[in-house]
Amino acid sequence: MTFRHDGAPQGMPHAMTDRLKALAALEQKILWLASWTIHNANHLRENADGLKVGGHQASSASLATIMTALYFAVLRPEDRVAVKPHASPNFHAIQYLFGNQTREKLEAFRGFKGAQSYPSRTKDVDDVDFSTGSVGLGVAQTLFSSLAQDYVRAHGWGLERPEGRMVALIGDAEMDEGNIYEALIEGWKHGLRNTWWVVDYNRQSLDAVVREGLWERFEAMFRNFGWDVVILKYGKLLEAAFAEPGGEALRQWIDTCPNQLYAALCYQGGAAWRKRLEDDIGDQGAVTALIGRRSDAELARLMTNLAGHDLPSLLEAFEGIDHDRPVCFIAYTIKGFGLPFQGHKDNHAGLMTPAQMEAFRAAMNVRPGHEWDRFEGLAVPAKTLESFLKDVPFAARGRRRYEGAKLPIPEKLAVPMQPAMSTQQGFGLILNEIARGKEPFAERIVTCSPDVTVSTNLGAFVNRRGLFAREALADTFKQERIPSTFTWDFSPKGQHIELGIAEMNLFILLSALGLTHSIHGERLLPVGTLYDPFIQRGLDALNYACYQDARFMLVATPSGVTLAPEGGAHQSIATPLIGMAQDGLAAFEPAFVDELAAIMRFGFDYMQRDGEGDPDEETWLRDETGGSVYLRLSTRTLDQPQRVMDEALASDVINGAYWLRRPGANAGVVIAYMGATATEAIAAAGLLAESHRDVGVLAVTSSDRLNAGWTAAERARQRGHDQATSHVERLLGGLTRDCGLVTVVDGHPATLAWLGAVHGHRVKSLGVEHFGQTGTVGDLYRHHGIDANAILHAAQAIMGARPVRYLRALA
Ligand SMILES: Cc1ncc(C[n+]2csc(CCOP(=O)(O)OP(=O)(O)O)c2C)c(N)n1
Ligand SMILES: [Mg+2]
Repeated sequence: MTFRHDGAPQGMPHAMTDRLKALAALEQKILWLASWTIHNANHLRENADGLKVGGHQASSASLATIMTALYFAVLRPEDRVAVKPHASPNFHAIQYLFGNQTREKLEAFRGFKGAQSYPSRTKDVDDVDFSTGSVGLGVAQTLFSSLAQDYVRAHGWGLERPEGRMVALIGDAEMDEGNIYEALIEGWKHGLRNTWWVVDYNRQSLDAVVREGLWERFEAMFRNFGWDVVILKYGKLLEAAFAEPGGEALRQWIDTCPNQLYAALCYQGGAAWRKRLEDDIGDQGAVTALIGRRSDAELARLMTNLAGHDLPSLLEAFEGIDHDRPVCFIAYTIKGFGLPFQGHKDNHAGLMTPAQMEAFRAAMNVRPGHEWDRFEGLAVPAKTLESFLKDVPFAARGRRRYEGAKLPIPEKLAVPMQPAMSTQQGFGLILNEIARGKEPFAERIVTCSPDVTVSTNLGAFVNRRGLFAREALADTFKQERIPSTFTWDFSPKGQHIELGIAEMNLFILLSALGLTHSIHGERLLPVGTLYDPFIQRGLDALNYACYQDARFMLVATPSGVTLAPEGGAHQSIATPLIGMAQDGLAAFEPAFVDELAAIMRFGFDYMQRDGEGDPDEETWLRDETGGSVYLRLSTRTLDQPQRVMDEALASDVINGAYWLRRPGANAGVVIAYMGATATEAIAAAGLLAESHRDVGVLAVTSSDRLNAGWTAAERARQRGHDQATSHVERLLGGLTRDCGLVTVVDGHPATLAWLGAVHGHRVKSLGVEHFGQTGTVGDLYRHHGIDANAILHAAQAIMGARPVRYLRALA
């Protein structure tokens, strides 16, 4: 095995321009720095707790040349990149060379507050464009970010800035993720532009070597969807050799060489290449002479000169693109290129031994103690590289994070109240009022939905504000004067993006729209709707959007078993718990429409709060840092309370709960409900009141915020703020020790069960644990034990001795 960088970087033609020389030196430095970062972190970690860093070294080396070409030559500041997760050491090394990353963070790679294992927008300091980690999602994010850019510009915003390219650097095994194909379809529908996907075609995944001929399927598929496809197979050295006498035979041999064998020979090196070529090709004159002219080292260098490791080929390909259509580059690479385990099928978690590292250090001309020196051991003088780096276009504008002006939200959102209505209906009406009005924030709302626009009550908003498309398209039904409730006019000014059914796309689109303030400098207020159970379909993408700190309002309706006859398969049980557990998402489940109006007002403001940095651990509620919002709504019509939503009530609603019926001093039981089960809680309280005085009814509007505040207050007390008290502690503080709690929710009973732990009250938690049965709301509430009678039973059980009147047997 010989190292590639034995003085002169591999692939360097004789007449090399200064630019190429500088780039080759920087490529060598990235390979060194990335390897050293990983090795060094391992070394530290081994001493501390024995944990080894895997998965980075070979993966990073695979992309080192491509990233060099892109970051130091091709990219412009307006371009944005999603870097394959395991190439994060390369990314950090590049930023280190630009002066945007610190040695301390690199030394603490994967450690506490150190550089992240996968590039992170929120946790890394070095200007990550898109986080990656869960493979496939960053890829789709670039596509939707390009659509978001089109949306922003079509509305006349941000035109003073140049249009950027959205670039994804993709592992070839990453291409197995289905969400990439779902995104591809959506991109085609919306006339995708300015998107480059570069597939690191090293033909290796984590466990294995990739199937033969996969690139041909990719090529056909991308072309089908209107993409330009560029296959980057051979580097300039190989191309030159093919032009020599006998070269064609060599090309044929490589073209038919199975991936496994090619990888194995890359690992074994020059002598193995020679033996295999001679065995396979035999004595054929010209080609034999071609091989014979080269030393083992030269032969290894030649045979591994794939285009993905050849700067001139890469620059030619990238710089040759002169259109804005999407492009997929399939770049042949070698996993672990330039490292001792290059090509080995087990190399994903491969690490260099100390002896290998020493040999590598020597090959790189790096003196002990100078490992972090930026230009140590390079053939190009430091001053030349320093000035080259200063002129790199990508780094010309420094950090590329924008703010996006905040939009004032009116004190109150209007809602035409009706005596009885559902929260889903209320949502549609509130948005309709916003669409009718002239408040500036309304211009920035963009709605989207995966084929459930009408059935989630977005129809009125879309009628007024239109659908978005870069090119206008009138509604044929309207033109033909066919009566229809909905107008589907598409135009560049439209404010609704209609998606196909794939929910992953909804969440990644929300992730892209919810970051335009930071990425494109123009703030949007995205509102996405879907059926509540399908949150689980796109949950990883939702988590991803939150992790990137994208800001959006997710409206999920209908929900629970309350959607009753709609279909058992569509019932959701776990979503209230997801709402509580999902970081970066404030979850609400109001029962009444005036609550919903207060929550949506808060939500549009909360989405715009500055979330940079860690949340305030004093409040834990991200009320200063902000975040995204999840509204779990229902189609069930409820009698609406006649009341004034004053400031105090609105603030309780937002903090998570208020007394719908305040308990008396000697209350034996309190019923705490959330969402559509309000009717049952109120009915049960009425029946109980005939035999028991002082019964209280606690309306919970957000188990998420209520719980988070409680946890935060406890944490604050432990840190010495002994007066810290949370909303729920105040609400339940007046109850006697003997008072019991009955909680009820159309979702998993654990959602509210914790209320008993706040002050040590006994608790009976009602909710839903099984799904699938259809029926009326009455049937299902009885079946699952969340009806008024079940609440009475729970109250009876919790109060012990005192019998409850009106009690019937449980069905
Ligand atoms: C959704 C998801 N599943 C699994 C993983 C674990 N994982 C990380 S990288 C990887 C495969 C790496 O292969 P490839 O994409 O070809 O990248 P390479 O390392 O070859 O450059 C896997 C399975 C992950 N990060 N995300
Ligand atoms: Mg791979």
